[in-house]
Amino acid sequence: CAQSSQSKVDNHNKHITDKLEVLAKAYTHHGERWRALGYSKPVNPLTSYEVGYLVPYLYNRSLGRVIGHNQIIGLKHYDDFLDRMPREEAAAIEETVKEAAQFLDPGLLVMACGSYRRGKDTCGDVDCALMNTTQFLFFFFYYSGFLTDDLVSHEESGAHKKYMGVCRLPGPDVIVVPYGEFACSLMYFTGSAHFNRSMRALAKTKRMSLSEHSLNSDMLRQGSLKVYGGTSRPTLTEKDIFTHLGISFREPQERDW
Ligand code: DCP
Ligand code: MG
Ligand code: MN
Repeated sequence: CAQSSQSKVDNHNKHITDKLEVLAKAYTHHGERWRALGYSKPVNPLTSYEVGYLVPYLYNRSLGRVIGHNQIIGLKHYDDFLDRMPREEAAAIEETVKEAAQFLDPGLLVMACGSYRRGKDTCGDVDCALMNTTQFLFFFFYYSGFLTDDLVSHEESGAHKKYMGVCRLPGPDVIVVPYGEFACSLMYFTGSAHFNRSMRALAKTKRMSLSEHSLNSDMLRQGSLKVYGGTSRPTLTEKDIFTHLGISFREPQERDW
């Protein structure tokens, strides 16, 4: 009796069980009870394994039954998981950006796009789209101190400007777009990147061209060379883009691929 309780006190795999416990807690926090259970269940059996026994066992497939494939993947991406923020934190950053922007112009539209808009539990960053017709905002963010030091202009073409802003932990990507490009920008910035590639490829098959600025029809290509850029279709909403492309609308949560 004394002996068996002693073996429970010694945790031979603390380096693993600690991580499992962090993951279990994180998923519990996100209301994913079943996934959390998947991580907390193996903690007890792992605690009592001898290290020398566990190591050959862990790359042996039979441990798959103890931990499960998803938990092994979870351990592999443990650092990634901690790098990403829970969506509640992304919402708080969106709020901060909104407050700062609307202090300047109450009619300004601010929206967190990217993985946040696609409804993901965790976000690598916050992709804030700001709809504005002036460049004033750029200077505001630059000097407000919310964006710390780096603000890199990625791309400039016409009235469309995209900036990468860096703020304290973790920085939002800020994109400033004119109202006329709202729908195309929103769709681009919502992603996913894979979804965007598919949509562009689809447009191409219909002699159209889709970018973060506009959807153009009647493109003229000679081989891979663009001879005529086409005329831009009116796209007031994302739904218009889907309609022009002849496919049914997909909610942001359905745009992972
Ligand atoms: N994007 C794209 N092509 C790229 C990079 C980005 O089309 N090469 C678009 C789609 C992305 C959006 O920009 O969804 C935002 O880029 P992120 O890198 O921030 O990607 P996500 O927000 O989708 O994921 P994460 O949670 O990792 O930030
Ligand atoms: Mg993102
Ligand atoms: Mn981003």
